[in-house]
Amino acid sequence: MPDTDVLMEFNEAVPANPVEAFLRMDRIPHIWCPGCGIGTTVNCFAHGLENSGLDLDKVAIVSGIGCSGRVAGYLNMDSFHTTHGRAIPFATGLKLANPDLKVVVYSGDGDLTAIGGNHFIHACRRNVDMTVILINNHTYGMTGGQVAPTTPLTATATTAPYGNFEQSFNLPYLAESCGAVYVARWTAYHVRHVQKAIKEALLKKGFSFVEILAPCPTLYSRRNKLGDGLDQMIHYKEHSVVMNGADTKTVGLGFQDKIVLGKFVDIERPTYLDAMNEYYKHKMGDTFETYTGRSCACDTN
Ligand SMILES: Cc1ncc(C[n+]2csc(CCOP(=O)(O)OP(=O)(O)O)c2C)c(N)n1
Ligand code: SF4
Ligand SMILES: [Mg+2]
Repeated sequence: MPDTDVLMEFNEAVPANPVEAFLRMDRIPHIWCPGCGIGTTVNCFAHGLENSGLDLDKVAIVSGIGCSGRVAGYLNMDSFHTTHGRAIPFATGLKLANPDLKVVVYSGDGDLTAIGGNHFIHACRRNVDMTVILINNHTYGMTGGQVAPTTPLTATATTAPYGNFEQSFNLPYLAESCGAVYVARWTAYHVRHVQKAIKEALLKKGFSFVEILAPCPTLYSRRNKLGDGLDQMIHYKEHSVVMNGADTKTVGLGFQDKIVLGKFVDIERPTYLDAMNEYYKHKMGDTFETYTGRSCACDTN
């Protein structure tokens, strides 16, 4: 029989994990497979958020549907698990109704750039003030490993058994050319860089975008005979080149090819709300009341 006093003493000696404060611990264990990279990114997010110094009561997390889309449900703050592809319009509404919020979209490559692709490009174009964290595992993980707009040429998928022949998205280039003001790419191996990029993105005014490459060992790696999650991390370590400021046109991803990482874009331009207020003020003069957030009868009570 174990000595419970000794065990209790041992448990008390284990320091609390600092990330626990950011998680809904009652939801743990999580759904992610062993070796999946999504959990690692959540750890980085918690550290990035802590280092940003933002008031957690003023941060809202929005996810779509997918394995990555489960993140919102595990974070211990105002979080919303929305419908597939609709995280960005939901987040836009949240931000416009309450501009004081820091709104974060945390979702997958399929969710944000396939069914949600149209919303992605327009939020970049409008420079809606939000941070988008996109987990790129090159596939639709949750639904069984179908080909995605991010599946590299020649990689196989359940719906592309002979390999993918469609050109994939270069997401940093897409985000920059549509108007994002902060664009970075890292991998789940580069945890310190991810933390720093998340902190910077959270503190940036305007549409900030962080792409994080993460292993999906269960579907993408297994089908492509790439080994387990650790093997994919080794690939990230050995094939990544950090090139801050690289021309995003040149950072497209090939199958198990060189990976260009870094902060590619960090510029200033008016956000959607700033542009709207400035334009209407110019057009209407003093008759226009600057919009600073939703007002309703309950606000005055
Ligand atoms: C309208 C609608 N279409 C399709 C689906 C099925 N579906 C759920 S998750 C998903 C793909 C998710 O892929 P991704 O965003 O890359 O997330 P991952 O699971 O890879 O993290 C799809 C197609 C759905 N839930 N709703
Ligand atoms: S299916 Fe892939 S993306 Fe989904 S939890 Fe498993 S390893 Fe992660
Ligand atoms: Mg995916």
